[in-house]
Amino acid sequence: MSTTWHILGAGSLGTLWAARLARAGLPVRLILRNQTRLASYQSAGGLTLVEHGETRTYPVIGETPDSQEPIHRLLVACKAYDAEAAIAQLQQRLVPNVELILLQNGLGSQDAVAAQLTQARCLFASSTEGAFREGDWRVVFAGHGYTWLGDAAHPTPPLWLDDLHAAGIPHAWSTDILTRLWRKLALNCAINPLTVLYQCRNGGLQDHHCEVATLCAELSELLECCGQPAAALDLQDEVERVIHATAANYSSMYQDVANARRTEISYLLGYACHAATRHQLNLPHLQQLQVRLVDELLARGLPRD
Ligand code: NAD
Ligand code: KPL
Repeated sequence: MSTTWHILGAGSLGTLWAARLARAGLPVRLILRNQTRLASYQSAGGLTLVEHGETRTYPVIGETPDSQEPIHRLLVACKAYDAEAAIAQLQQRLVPNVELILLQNGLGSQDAVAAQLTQARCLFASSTEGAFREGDWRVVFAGHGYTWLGDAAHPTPPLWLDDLHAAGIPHAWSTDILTRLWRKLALNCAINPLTVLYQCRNGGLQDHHCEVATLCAELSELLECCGQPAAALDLQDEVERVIHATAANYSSMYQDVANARRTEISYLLGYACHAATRHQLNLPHLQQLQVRLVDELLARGLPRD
């Protein structure tokens, strides 16, 4: 009998994972915030995933955090700023050797969770898949991609990667997951804040080549200093490639701001600037970028963190 996948957060990525695991016949439980959300979910009849223009509803069983069933495997699909509190409310249900898969972008939330659960195995993930919510309980699978999973403390892959294979979730085990997360963080720091400040698609940054290059130089210095030289390798080349390849897209931070949603700034640019301060590194352009971004968020009535 397979271990149940408990999924915390029925947003874009949580739905994408829940629907694919469920359609492979694997046991899945969706943890919703409270009874009101559970009632709304149940009246919708399940999670709806739109893929290649085709719409299918998956009647995944929902529950609230105070359900009694012990949790052996938890996929954490909340935003970085919600992860710690969302997991804390499940503390009584987590078995001592529980496995958590943390899907959060950026850095900082994973360490906060791991420090909170010293007996748990915490796996970190970095994903290039893209999905967005079209409405309550309805998600569009917008960008096919890949998910790298790894455990900074133990290099051995878990046996349940077979479940992901069965569910058709493209993935690979990574023995350098922190390097991947740092690299993604650097890409996001070089691109996302500028798209908010210039109110442009990723491709619009081709007009700000010098500013992007200066940020890449400072980010590379930071990565080296933080013991991540591999994440610094040819950073500017990759940033330029991504800007070109995703020219028509709006960055995730641009979309958050455009939809008046809280951003994950504290786990991206905020984390980078904090690491620079810890290492007594002077990175004036990166620090100035943070000031400009915070000003922009505050001017729009959005949280600064
Ligand atoms: P989302 O906002 O669509 O979904 C998060 C869900 O978590 C929401 O439904 C929210 O209600 C729920 N949640 C928050 N606190 C909760 C709690 N205490 N109990 C129960 N549910 C709770 O977010 P998302 O886009 O799926 O992103 C999740 C993470 O994955 C982020 O860190 C994001 O940066 C990362 N990511 C997203 C994508 C994407 O395409 N959406 C791609 C790569 C990485
Ligand atoms: O990951 C991204 C995002 O929008 O969050 C890209 C496309 C790489 C831009 O930083």
